Amino acid sequence: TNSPASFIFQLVIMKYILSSLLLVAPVLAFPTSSDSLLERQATCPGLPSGFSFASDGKLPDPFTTAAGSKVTTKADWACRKKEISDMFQKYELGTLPGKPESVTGSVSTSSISVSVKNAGKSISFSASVKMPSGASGAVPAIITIGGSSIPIPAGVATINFNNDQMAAQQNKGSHGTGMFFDLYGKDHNAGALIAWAWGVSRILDIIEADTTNKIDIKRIGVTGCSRNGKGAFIVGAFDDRIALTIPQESGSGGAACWRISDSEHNAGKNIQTAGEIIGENAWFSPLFDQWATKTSSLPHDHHMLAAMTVPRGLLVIENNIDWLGPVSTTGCMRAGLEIYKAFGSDAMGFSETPGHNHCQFPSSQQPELTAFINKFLKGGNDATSVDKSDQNVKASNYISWTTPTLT
Ligand code: MCU
Repeated sequence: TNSPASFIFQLVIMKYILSSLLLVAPVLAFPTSSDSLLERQATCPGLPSGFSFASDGKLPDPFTTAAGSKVTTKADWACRKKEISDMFQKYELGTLPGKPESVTGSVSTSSISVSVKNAGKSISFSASVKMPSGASGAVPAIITIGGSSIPIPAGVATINFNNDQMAAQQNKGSHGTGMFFDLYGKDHNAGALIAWAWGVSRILDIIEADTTNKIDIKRIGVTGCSRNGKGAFIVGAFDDRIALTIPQESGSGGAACWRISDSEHNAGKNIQTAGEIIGENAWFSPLFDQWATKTSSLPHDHHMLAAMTVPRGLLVIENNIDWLGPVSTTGCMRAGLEIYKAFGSDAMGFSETPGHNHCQFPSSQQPELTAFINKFLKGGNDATSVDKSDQNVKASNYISWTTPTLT
């Protein structure tokens, strides 16, 4: 029952049974964070040309640079992060264009409009906004990638990003269709996920520049489920203005690691692999095709998405469904938790629970969702160290590096 078709069916059902939970909480001032990271990254060289990687069935070491030196300080992290960003783009996602020549638009209480001009081409799009009742002053917001399958609490605005319009996800042939490709050309190597990240970053550009004080740029989360959960993860990974990333049931291509999914598949599980995913849809770059059947040759894997989000808020929500790969998501995200541990940060949580249909958020995951939203969007002090799974999997099964304490 875990065929792609049944997933889509479940998604359709799920859309009709979304409930919203109303929590009454005051909007508090939120501590500002990390912006200088992006600026520092700009001066980092990134992946050296001629870089190559010796095949390794274990998850690559986030703490050893392309030049082979160990990362020992948080200050070193910005440049290692740039290398990891380059790896994701070069081998898997395609190229994320920088900020375009012109981005203009406005924020109203019902929508955010965005117009982009670049190299003689232009696109315009908008995202609908649902403000929380009784909003006064700039409120926190959650950007939903193709709708939300988590309850958005009181006090938090919802911004709906129409990801399919930015880059289509009908099938593999969708590559090149959507506004992103209208702007950058249909032969651009971006997969849909990174094209969506680009689009969300333009919405953030408008919120950041807006002077009407409706949405607080320092308190923005992103979520999405399943294929759109893969998108939410990439959006959060590639824009440091996202304070809280909540990928839900993203499975392979999201919270799962390519290598672990392959080993599970080889052990007979009905799990999605890279080899399958590249034929199914246009989520990834055509650049990924050549690596999808030899994932051990990739210099990165998806535990390194945590290397992109650290030390920002990250709550990875998963389900025990074979196709998503519960062993893979658990092992992969436990490796990701090591990266937060190196920072001495509890801003990442992993929660995998059985016994519910795909994208139907169970009450058993509500406590962690509430804690993360309180802490990262509402200025609360909730404890966020969560590591919950029904799978008996340790990160050490899949890694051969040790976790440093970054100074
Ligand atoms: C878990 O996300 C995807 C999965 O990668 C696909 O193989 C399947 O077709 O659809 C899932 C999904 O988006 O379900 C709604």
